[in-house]
Amino acid sequence: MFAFGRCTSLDNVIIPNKLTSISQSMFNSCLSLKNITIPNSVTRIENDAFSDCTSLTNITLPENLIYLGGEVFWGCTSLKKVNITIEVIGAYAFNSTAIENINIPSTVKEIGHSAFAYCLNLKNVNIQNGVEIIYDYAFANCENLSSITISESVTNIGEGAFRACGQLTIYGYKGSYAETYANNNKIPFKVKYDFNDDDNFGVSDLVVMYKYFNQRNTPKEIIREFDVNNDNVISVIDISLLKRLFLKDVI
Ligand SMILES: [Ca+2]
Ligand SMILES: [Ca+2]
Repeated sequence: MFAFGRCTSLDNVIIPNKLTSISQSMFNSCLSLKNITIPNSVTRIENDAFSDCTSLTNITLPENLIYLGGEVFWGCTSLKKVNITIEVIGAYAFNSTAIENINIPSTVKEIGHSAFAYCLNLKNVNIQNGVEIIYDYAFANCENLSSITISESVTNIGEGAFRACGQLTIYGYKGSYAETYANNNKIPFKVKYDFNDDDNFGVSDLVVMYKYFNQRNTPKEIIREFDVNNDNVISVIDISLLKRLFLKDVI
């Protein structure tokens, strides 16, 4: 079995593609480790596997990953980008990393305790339909977090999940659990896709959206607001997705 823990000069690692799990603390405190390629044979990454790898900037998690333990990337203060492919994001998994934007895909069911707390560069989070639980302090002390979209599938948000997130607005759906949570915790709440600010989502919002359809040089903030499928373009796909959402609400 490998053991690189506290190996301070290791900078690039390619893991052989027969390995099925990365064991506990395997690369903990490898201070020079910048890049790592994890093969698709890996299905488990155990607790603490990469914690305090302060030079690690980018990691691609394998598609077949089924388990990402607690504290796996805790304290990876250079880690800016990660793709998430698992059902449960372990406690403290990405705590104190440099992640700026994160999209939590519909495959994820749970976001663990303090999973993204103290991510000081984190600005935008999109939680897709599928996620059910956001545990205590999951995004606590993300001081620059300005927007989080919470889908209707989320029915439980723990204590202090957004503690000390002074810039935060929660975007969600009218009547959703997220709206109640925001109100109870005095966090600003905005109805998602309410482009004309009438506190409702309806046909009049689609009219506003048409203005940005296939435009060049659209500012990033506008794209973020109107880009329903997160492909960085406002196109006919986004409009048809919103139409579907609108029809669902009418019926
Ligand atoms: Ca509206
Ligand atoms: Ca789009």
